[in-house]
Amino acid sequence: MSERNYAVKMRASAGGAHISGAEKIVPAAAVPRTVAQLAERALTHAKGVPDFVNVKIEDPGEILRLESLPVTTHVTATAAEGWAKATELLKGAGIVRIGEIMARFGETSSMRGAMLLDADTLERLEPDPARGVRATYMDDAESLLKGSASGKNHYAEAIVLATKVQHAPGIVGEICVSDDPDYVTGYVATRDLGYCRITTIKEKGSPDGGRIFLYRGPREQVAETLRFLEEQPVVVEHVPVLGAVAAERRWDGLAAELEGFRAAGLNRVCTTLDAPTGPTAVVDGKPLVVLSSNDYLDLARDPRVTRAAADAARQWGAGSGGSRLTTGTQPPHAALEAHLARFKGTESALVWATGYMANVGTVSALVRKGDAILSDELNHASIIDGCRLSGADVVVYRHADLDDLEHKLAGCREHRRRLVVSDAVFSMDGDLLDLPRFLEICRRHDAFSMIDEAHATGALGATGRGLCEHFGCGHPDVLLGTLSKALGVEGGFVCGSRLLVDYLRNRSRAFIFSTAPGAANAAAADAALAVLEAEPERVARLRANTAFFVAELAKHGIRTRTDSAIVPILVGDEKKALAVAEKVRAAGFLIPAIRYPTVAKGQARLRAAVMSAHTEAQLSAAAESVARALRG
Ligand code: WAQ
Ligand code: MG
Repeated sequence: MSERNYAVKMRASAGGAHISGAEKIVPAAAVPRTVAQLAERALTHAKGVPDFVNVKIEDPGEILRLESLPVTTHVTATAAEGWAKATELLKGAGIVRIGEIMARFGETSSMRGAMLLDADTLERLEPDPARGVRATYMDDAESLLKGSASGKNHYAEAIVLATKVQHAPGIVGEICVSDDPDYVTGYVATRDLGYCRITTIKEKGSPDGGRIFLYRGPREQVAETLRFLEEQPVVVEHVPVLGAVAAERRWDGLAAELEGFRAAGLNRVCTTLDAPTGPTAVVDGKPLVVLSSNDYLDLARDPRVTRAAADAARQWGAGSGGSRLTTGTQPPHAALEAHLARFKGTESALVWATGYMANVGTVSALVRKGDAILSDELNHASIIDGCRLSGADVVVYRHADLDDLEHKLAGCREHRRRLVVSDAVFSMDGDLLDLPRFLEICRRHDAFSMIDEAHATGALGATGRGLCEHFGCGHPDVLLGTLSKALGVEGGFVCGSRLLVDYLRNRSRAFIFSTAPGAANAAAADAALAVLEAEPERVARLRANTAFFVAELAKHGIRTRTDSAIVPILVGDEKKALAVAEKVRAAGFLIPAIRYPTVAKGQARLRAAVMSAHTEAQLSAAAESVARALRG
C-alpha cells in the first residue's frame, strides 16, 4: 500500500503584504521536515521579515503524474534580446497578436497570480483580475531527493508550474518573467516547444515581473481550466536537473551547448547494467541480451579470472600506492608483462592503466616537433589525441588507402622520424588493416610502424594472437593492445623490442605520471591470458557466432560486413539511430546507437559486438528485432 501524500503550503506576509510562498507534495513521513524547511524559507526571505506565516497541511486527493516538459536554453545577452527571443518563440508556436500580448506585461507586476488571456481576442478570463489565477497543488516528484528545499530554486519551481499549466485544458502557451529583482532569467512554454529558458529577459534590479497564460477555446471551458490550475494536484516527473545548477550565469554556456546536443539527438548518458559483465544483463529491472560488449570471449566473469583478481587484492592490496617507477610495481605487474611478451612473441612488453593511455602515452613519447605521424582517418580517438599531444606534424591519410599513405609518406622524407599508425581492426566498421602491405611500405620508407590491436587481440588469428597471426606475417615495431576487451579486464599494453620498451618506460608521461593499476588487475589479466591460451576454441566460437549473426541479418535483407566481432548496422540519421536502438532495446537487446562525433555526421549506426558466449537463439532473435526496428 502506498503511503498517503500531503500538500504542504506556506505563505508569509508583513503588514498584510505578501513576502513569499511555496508548496510541496510529500509523503506523510516527510511532512515534519518539509514544514521546517518551508518555515525557514519564510523567515529568511530576502524580501523582508514576516509578521505572519501560515503553513497548511492537507490531503490533496488523487494526484495526476505528468512527465516534465523538455527544457531548452536560449542564451541572450540583454533584456531586449531576450524579449525578442520570447516573441519569436511564441510567434513560431502560432500566437498571432504577440506584440499586444507582450505589452500586457505592464499590468502584471502588482498581481499575485497570472493573467489568463484569450490568445486571440486578448480578453482577460480570470474572475479576479487584480489577483490573477494561481496554479497550486504541484511539486517535483524528486524534490525530496534533491536536498535543500529551503532556498528558492527558481528553475525547479518554474518548470513544475509550467508543466502543470501546459496540461490545463485550452492552454496554448505561457510567458514568465520573475519579479525577483536579481533574477533575470525567464521562460516561454508551450506543449510543443517545451520549457524554453531565456537567460536574460529583464534588466537586473527591476522588480517588475509576471506571468501570462494564453488560452484558446470555448468560454464554457474556462471554469474547467481554472479548476485544473487551482485544484488539480500534480506531481511532475523527470524534471531535467540541468537548469537547476544553471541558475548562475557562468553555467549558461554549458547549458546551451548541452541543449544543442539534446536537440540534435547527440546527448549521451550512461546506462547502468545491473549484472556481472557477460552476454546478458538487467537494465531498469528488465533482462536484456547484451550485443555490444567488448568482452568478446566472456572472460570478465570467468571464475579463474575473478579469483585471480580477488586473491591478488588480498595478497597485494587494492591499490598499488604509486606510479610504476616509484613504488607501484609488484610481482603481478612484472609477471603480466613477461606473459604478454611471450603471448605476442616479442622481446618485451609494457602496461598502462587503460588502452587510451597506452595510445596517448606511446604516440606522444615516440615523436615530437620535427617528426611526422601518418594516421588513418578512422583511427581511434586515443591515437588522434596522442598525435595532437606529440607536437609532431600529423598527416592523415584516407581510410585503409595504403596508396595514399605511401604517397604522403614519400612527402615526409625530411622529417627526423616518421611514425605510421593504424588501428588493426577499425572500431566502428569492424574492417581490418592490410598489415603485410602496411609493414612493407613502412620498412621501405624507414618509418616506425605501429598498430592498435584493441579489437584484434583475442579476436583474430586461430589462437587469438591478433592481426599478425591472422595474416601470418611479421610484427610491426609497436604492437599495441588492450587488456580491456577480449581479455575481459582493463589496461593497455605495448609489445615490442627491449629498446622500444626501455624508451617508453623513460619517455611516456601517461606511464610515468600515473598510479600503477592495482595488482588485482594485473593478476586478472595474466589469468585471462592463460585461459585464452588453454582454450583457443573460444576464438573459433566467436568467429562462428559472428558469421551466424551476419547471415541472420542478411536473411532479413540487412547487408553488413565485418572481418572482426564488430558488426556495424548503418542507419544514417542520428535521431533515427537512437529510435531504432530504443526499439531494439524494448524488444530485449542492448545494441547502442553510435553517433557523431564517434562516427561522421549522418553515419550513425547500431554497433553490434558478438561474444563467444551468445547462443544462436539469442543472435537470431536479435537480428529479427533489428530488422523490425529498422522497418518502422
Ligand atoms: N501561479 C500563477 N502565477 C504565479 C504563480 C503561481 N503559482 N507564482 C508566481 N506567479 C506569477 C506572479 O505574478 C509573479 O509575480 C510572477 O509569476 C513571477 O513569479 O529556468 O521566479 O516566482 O531559471 O518571481 C523563471 C525561471 C523564474 C527561469 C520565474 O517567477 C529559469 C520566477 P516568480
Ligand atoms: Mg518572485
